[in-house]
Amino acid sequence: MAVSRPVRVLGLAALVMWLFFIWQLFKPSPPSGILPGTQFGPGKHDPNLDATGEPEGKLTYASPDYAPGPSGTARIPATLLALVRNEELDGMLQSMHDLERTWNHKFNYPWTFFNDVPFTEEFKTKTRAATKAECRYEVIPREHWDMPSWISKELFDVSAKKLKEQGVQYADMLSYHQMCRWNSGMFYKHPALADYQYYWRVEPNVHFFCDVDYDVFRYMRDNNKTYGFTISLYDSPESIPSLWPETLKFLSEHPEYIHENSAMEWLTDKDGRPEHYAKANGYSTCHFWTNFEIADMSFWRSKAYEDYFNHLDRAGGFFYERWGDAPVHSIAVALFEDKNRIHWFRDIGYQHIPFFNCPNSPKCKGCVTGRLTDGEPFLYKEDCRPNWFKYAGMG
Ligand SMILES: Nc1nc2c(ncn2[C@@H]2O[C@H](COP(=O)(O)OP(=O)(O)OP(=O)(O)O)[C@@H](O)[C@H]2O)c(=O)[nH]1
Ligand SMILES: [Mg+2]
Repeated sequence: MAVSRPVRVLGLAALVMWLFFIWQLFKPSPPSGILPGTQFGPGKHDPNLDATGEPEGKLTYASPDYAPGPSGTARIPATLLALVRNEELDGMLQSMHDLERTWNHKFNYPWTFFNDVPFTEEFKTKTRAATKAECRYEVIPREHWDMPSWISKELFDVSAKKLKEQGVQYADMLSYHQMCRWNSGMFYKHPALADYQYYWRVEPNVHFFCDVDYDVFRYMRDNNKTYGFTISLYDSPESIPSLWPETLKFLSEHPEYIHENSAMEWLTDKDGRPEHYAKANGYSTCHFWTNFEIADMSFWRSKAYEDYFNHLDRAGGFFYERWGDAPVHSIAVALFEDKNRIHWFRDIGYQHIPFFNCPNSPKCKGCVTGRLTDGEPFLYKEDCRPNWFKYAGMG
C-alpha cells in the first residue's frame, strides 16, 4: 500500500522524537546530587566530595549545661556576631533560623548585633523571638565608623570614580569602605565584646545546611585554632593594588612578626591566577571569605595585628582603594599565625550568594554536595581552595 509523502515525513519525525525521548531517559548522568568542581582538574580530587564527619580532636557535645541563661555554665566567652542594617531584618532572621536550627539551639551562645545607627524595636523584637539565647544590640561609636581624620574626602571621591570605571564593585559606596575597615580593625575593640574571646560572624541572608553537634567555640579553643573558614576565593585585584606592597613595607619594618610556620607560599602563589598575581603586585589574591568567620579575637588584639592594621589604615587603602576585610584578615592570619591554627570547617554547610560549602554528609540538607556555585560557570575560576590545600594542608 502506498503511503503518501506527508505521512511518511510525519512518521519519521515521530520516530526521531521517540528515540530522543528514550535517549533522554537512559543517557548517562553524573551521580545524583554531585557536581564536580572544575578547579581541581583531571585526576585531582575535591575534598568536599569525600565523606565528611566531625573534625578530629577534642569535641564537646550538647548537655544541660548549655541551657539558656545563667545555668548554661558550659559556654565559653564567645558570641555570634552580626553587623546588620535595620532594613536587613528579614535576611537576618533567615540566617538566624538556619544557624539556630542546625547548631545554636543546642548551645545557646548569645547573639551580638552591631549597627551604625540604633536598632529599631521591630528589629529587636523579631530577632529576640528567633532564639532562646541572649541578644544584645550595640551601636558602633562614631570614632570606629567615620572616615578617619587623615583621609581626604576629595581624594576618596576621585579614587572611587576611577575604581568604579575599573569595575570595582561598591567602590563609590562610602559605607561599604567603612564596613570593610570596621570589620578589619575595629569590631573587636567595641566595649560590648571586651569579655568575649571567640566570635562567629553571621551576615543576613546566608544559609546553613548541616547539623553540627559539637560546640565549635570549644573546638577552636581545645584544639588550638585561631581562625576558621568555609570558602576561599580569589579577590578582585583592582580593589587592592597596593595592599601587598604596603604589607611588604610593613614586613620590612617588622620581620619578627612573620610566623615560622606561616602560609606565605599560599599568599604569594603566582600559578593559580597569574594575572591576579601581577595586578595585585605579588599577592595571589587568595583569601578566606570573611562573611563566614569563626575566630579568636586575641589574634586581632595582638600587637602584631594592631601594628599591621594601623599601618594599613594610615596608608589609606580602605578609602583610596577598596581593601576588603577578607584579604586583610587573610593576609594577617596567614603571615602572623601558624598555618596549622587555620581550620577549614569542611563540615559546616554554608552559602552566601553565589558560593557554597556543601560537604558530603548525611547531616546536610538543602545543598548539592560539592557544588561551589549556582551562579554563572565563570564563577568556578574564583575558587581558591585548591591553593589552600596545596600549600597549607587541611588545617
Ligand atoms: N549597619 C550597617 N551594616 C552594614 C553596612 N554596610 C554593610 N553592612 C553589613 O555588613 C555586612 C557585609 O555587607 P554586604 O553589603 O553584605 O557586603 P558583601 O557581602 O561584600 O556584598 P554582597 O555580596 O552584596 O552581599 C552585611 O552583614 C551588611 O548587613 C552599613 O552601612 N550599616
Ligand atoms: Mg553580604
